[in-house]
Amino acid sequence: MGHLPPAAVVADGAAEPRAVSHSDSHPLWRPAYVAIGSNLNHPRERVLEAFDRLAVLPETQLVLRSHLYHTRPMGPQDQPYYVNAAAGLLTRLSARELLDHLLSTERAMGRDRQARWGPRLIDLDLVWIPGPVIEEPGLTLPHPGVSTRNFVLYPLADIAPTLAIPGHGAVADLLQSAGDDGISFLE
Ligand code: A4P
Ligand code: MG
Repeated sequence: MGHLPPAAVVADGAAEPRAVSHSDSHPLWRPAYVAIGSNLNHPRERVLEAFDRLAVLPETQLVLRSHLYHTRPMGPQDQPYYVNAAAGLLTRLSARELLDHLLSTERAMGRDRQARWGPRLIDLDLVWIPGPVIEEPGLTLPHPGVSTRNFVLYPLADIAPTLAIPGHGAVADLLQSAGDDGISFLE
């Protein structure tokens, strides 16, 4: 039998091993999926601006951008078509913290909340963060509209087709059922 080397060799003069400083106080990076929509004030530019703003949120990285889609309004039809997209983030924020940043980004971009499903300069919905289902005042995860809205599912399928959304299913399967009515590829 040959001679086995020692399990670890410490080079002459190497510093004593010391405790690695893990950032134990910081939570793990987790993926987060955000749906973006706009139908006022140059919607394509507003969606691109939203991506830029997501890219500079604290404790968060913008990892994936979907294509942009031109979509017929859900809700009142006397409003312009929307541009919709989706962003894939990695974040160390909690779901609540991230949602608060999304809502303040909407405000910073000049969104003024009006009619339900009415026209909007920017809408940033937190679609899903893999982890627990959340049902709290002001925060529902997954976002309840995700499984039926093709303007959410098309962009989401660009960046996360195999993502499984609890209570709904895999994005690519949901997309099949939702169909392509009223949606066209923009860029
Ligand atoms: N809220 C709770 N959970 C969440 C979450 N996961 N993500 C609360 C985001 N917000 C969440 O949001 C109202 C409140 O929901 C927030 O204050 C937050 O605390 P909102 O976006 O202002 O809601 P809304 O517009 O008044 O009503 P709703 O039903 O949420 O509208 P949606 O679902 O945002 O839909 N047509 C096309 N083609 N494309 C669109 O993007 N969007 C809408 C709005 C209508 N029609 C559309 C589109
Ligand atoms: Mg919203």
